[in-house]
Amino acid sequence: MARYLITSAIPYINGIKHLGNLVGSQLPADLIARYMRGRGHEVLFLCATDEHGTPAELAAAKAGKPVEEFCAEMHAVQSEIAKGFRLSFDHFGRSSSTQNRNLTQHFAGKLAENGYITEVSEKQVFSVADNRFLPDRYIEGTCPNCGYDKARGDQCENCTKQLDPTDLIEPRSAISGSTVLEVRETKHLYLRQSALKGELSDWIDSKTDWPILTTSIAKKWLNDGDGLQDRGITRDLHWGVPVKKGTEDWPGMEGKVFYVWFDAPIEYIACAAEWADANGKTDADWERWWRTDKGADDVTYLQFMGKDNVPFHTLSFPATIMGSGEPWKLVDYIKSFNYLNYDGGQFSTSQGRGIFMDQALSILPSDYWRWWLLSHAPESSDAEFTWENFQGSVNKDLADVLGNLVSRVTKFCRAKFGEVVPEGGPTGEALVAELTTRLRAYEGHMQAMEVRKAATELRAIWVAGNEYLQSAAPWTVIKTDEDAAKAMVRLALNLIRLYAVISRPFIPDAAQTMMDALHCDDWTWPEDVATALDTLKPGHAFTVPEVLFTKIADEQREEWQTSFAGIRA
Ligand code: B3M
Ligand code: ZN
Repeated sequence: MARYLITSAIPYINGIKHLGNLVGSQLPADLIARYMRGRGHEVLFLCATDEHGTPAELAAAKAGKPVEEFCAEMHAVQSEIAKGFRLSFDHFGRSSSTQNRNLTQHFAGKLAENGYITEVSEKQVFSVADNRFLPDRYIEGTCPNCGYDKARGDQCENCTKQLDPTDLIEPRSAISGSTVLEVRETKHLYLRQSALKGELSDWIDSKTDWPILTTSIAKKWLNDGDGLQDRGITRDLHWGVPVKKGTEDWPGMEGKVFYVWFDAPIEYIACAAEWADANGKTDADWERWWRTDKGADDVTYLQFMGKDNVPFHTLSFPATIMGSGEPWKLVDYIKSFNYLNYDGGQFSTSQGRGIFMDQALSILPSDYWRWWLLSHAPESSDAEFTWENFQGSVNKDLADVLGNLVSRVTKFCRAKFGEVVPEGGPTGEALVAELTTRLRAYEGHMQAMEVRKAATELRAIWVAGNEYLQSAAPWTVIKTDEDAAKAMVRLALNLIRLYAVISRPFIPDAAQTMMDALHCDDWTWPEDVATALDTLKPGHAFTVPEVLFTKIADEQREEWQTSFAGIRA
C-alpha cells in the first residue's frame, strides 16, 4: 500500500468555473484519487478556493458585499457544485484560512532569513479617490497608438500594443473612473528566484517522466530571454495575507499583503492543516503528508492543473519550498492539461461563453459530464466540446454499451430465473482472458495518469462484455441447455459488479447504482478476473435497477445547443 497526496489547482473565488477548467484540474485529480483509493492506497486529496487578490475584491464590490462575506458565500457555492460533480476531496479549504496566513508568513520569514528576499522601491499609480494603488490593468485611458478609449494600463485590447500606465492619454481608475491619479513611491518584496535557478533547473531535469507539456513550459521560463526573473511577492492591496516576517512585523511593509500567487500554492499545505483541524486530528497527522522529516518520505505527491498554471508550480512554488531550507515535500509529478474549446471557439469566463459547472448539473447528472470530459481530456492537444459529440458519447458508450448490458442481464435473469444469482460456472474463458489483458492495460494507463487512454480501455472492457453476451446468447442456449445459460447469466451478473468497481473513478454514481442493484458492497479490486467473476454466489439476491443512462434525443440536444449558444449574463 502506497500513500498519495493529490492536489488540484485551487479555483479562484470570484466566479463559477466552466467545464474547461473542470477537466483541466479538479476532475482528473478526482479520477486518480478515486482510482488510488480503489486500489487500496492511502490518499489525501485536497482542493480549496483561491480567495485573495484584486479580482476577489472587485467581484465583492460588484456584488455590493464586504469581501470576507463574499468569499464565504462563494466558497459555499463552489463547495456545493464540487459535491454535485462528486469531487471526492478529503477537504475543500480556503486560502484565506488562518492556517494559510500563518504558513505564508512563515515561508516569507524563512526566505528572508536565508537571503532570498530583496526589498525594491517602485513607482506606482495611486488613486486618491479609491485610496489605493492601482494594478496596471485597473488603469484605463486612451491608447496612444490607435486612439481606443478603453485601453488598459498593461495592454490595448483594440490594437494589442503592450503599454505602461504612463503611456495612456487621460488615464483614469477603472474602479471608480476618477482621474485624480498620482505616481507614488512604494516598496515591495521580491523573491530571488534567479538565485535558485541552478537548483530548480537540476530538479526539473531530473523529472524525466513528466509530461512534455509540463517540462517544456518550465524550461521555457527557465531559459528564455533573461532567464528566471525575480518576482514581486507583495501588493498594495487591502485583501490578502498581511506581510509579516514569520510572526514579526516587517518594517516598511505595513498595510501591504502578499501577492495572491505567493499564498495560493502554500494553501496546498495549509489545506492539509485545515483538514486535520476540521477532523479532530493532530499536527502530526497532516505533517506526515508534507514534512519529509515527519513521515512524508514515502508519499507520492501528484498535482493537476491547466497549462497556464504550470510556471507557478514548476518554478515559483518550488522556489518557495527550496528557499525555505525546510524539509517540505516537493511535488513528484505534475499532470498538466491543454485547453478545452467550446463549439468552435473558446470557453470564456469573462465573456460567459460555454457551459459552467452549475449549468451543466442543472441539465444532466454528473456522470454524463464526467464521462465525456474525461474521455476527451485535452492531454496531448487542445480538445473541443460539441453537443453532437457529447450526445454521441452518452448515447453510445453509456446508454448502448454499459447501460444496455446491465439492463439486459438483470432483466433476462429476472424473467427466467428470478431476482437471484443462478447456479453455474465457471464459464467464459475467452472473456476472462480478454478482460485480464485489458484490465492490466487499464491499470497501466491509470497509474501513468493517461486519462484518455484509460477511458478508451474502459470502454473496450464494457464492449467485451456486450460482445460476450451477444455471442454466448443465453436466451437461445436456454432452450437446449438451461445449465449452460445459468452459468452465463451468473458470469454476466458478476461482470456488472466488476464493471462497477473499475468504472467507479469515472462514473461513481452509476457504479453505486450497479452495486446497489446487486445488493453488494464489495468494492475489492479485481486483481484476478476469474476470482472476481466468482464473487456473487448462487442464490444471492439482486434487484433490476432503474435505467442507468437516458439517451439524449436530437430535439433535446438542439434545444441545449441553442440555449447555450449565447453569453451567460
Ligand atoms: N486560482 C487559477 C484558476 O482559478 C488559480 C490556480 C491557483 S493554484 C495554486 O484558474
Ligand atoms: Zn490601441
